[in-house]
Amino acid sequence: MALLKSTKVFVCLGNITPSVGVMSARNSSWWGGVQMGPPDPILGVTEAFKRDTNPKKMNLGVGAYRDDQGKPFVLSCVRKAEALIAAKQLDKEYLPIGGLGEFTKACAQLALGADNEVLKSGRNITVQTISGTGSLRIGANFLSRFHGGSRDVYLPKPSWGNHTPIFRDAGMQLKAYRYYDPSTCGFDFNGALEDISKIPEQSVILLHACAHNPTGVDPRPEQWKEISDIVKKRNLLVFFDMAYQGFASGDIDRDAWAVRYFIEQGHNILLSQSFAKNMGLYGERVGGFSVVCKDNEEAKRVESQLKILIRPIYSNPPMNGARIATTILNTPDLRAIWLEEVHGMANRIIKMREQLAAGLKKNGSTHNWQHVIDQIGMFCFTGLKPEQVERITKEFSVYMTKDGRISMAGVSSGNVEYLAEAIHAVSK
Ligand code: IK2
Repeated sequence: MALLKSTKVFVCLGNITPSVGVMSARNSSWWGGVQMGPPDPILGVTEAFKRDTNPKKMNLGVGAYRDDQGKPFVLSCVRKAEALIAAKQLDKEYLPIGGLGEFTKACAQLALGADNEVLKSGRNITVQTISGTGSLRIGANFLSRFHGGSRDVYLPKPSWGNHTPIFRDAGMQLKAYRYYDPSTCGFDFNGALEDISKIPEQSVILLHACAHNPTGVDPRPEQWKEISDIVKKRNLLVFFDMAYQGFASGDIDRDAWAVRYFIEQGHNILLSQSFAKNMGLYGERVGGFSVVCKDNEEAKRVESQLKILIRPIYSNPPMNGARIATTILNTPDLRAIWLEEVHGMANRIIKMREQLAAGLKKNGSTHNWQHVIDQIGMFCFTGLKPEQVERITKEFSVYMTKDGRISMAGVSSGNVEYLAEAIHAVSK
């Protein structure tokens, strides 16, 4: 009603000679009721870092890999794949709604293993998505529209900060299960089992496939087995988020173990994949969303609805990242280089973990920092309290998220000692 009224006034004034009335219409606002929102909890850290002039400043907020010189790292397999693609002089036509066929095939094979029975019987549908975030959102929208069972999605506590708005904005209800034990800086296995055993049947449970963000704490295989049993008993729908395949251990098959085990046990899972971290294709926005179905006929029906969901959002996905990832996955030489490079990135992070723990000891810290070494993947959940995080940022220009998470990928042999000194200073 208010909108109609304003439009009418504008049209009317547009027909007369400019006057004070026109000025006030120009100065009036459609968005007076829009309040200033808070900065993003993760990307906002980078904005604050950029404003800092301290030459020793460190950005350990966002999870983006840096080399040992602290520089963004483009994998050599990516450069080689780009050269091969450029030489082919390919066209720039639209991709199909579900993305590049060769890519979705290779993407599903990477996650499930090329020999997986699911792929052989064609009972999966995999679509190309706008990286991991887009995949999770398409999944959330799909659940919201088609999962008759329940609106409830159970996230580990804590989980990646963006999980909540992704599912909430898609109309799902957010719930949590215990995951992290601050007293051990490790996995709260008993707490998780107890909470999962009480989740109402048919709810959705989100599991981080490997390299849990933000805690860096993953269940061990025997713990995954018990989780699988209990999830099955409760008849829960599993949504795996695999944003770090290869980044946790350096081995793509080892990191996909939980996903493959759950499928083997008969869980018809949803799966989100991202190539941001493991191929360093952050800005290319390439990922995949899969639904494992009962059979091929069900997969076809699900596919038709995923297309109907995607079409009015972004019509079809971008092609460049998908071409790069496909070329790497399907060209044996490039794939071999990639596997080595993933291993190299994971190993550099593991080395930094060891050096940070040793540096803290050298500085005289009496705390137990074993969790810095034991946690897995890109992040370390240091255990620093919000007031310590505030101090380390203010006094040392070390930037991290308020929960005390640091991206180990931003630590290098050139700044690890400074970081150890800073952490010790605020935690002693
Ligand atoms: N899922 C998880 C668990 C992630 O960690 C990410 C990437 N997060 O990286 C930013 C940060 O936490 O600093 C994603 C999904 C999705 O990433 P993308 O959309 O970049 O593929």
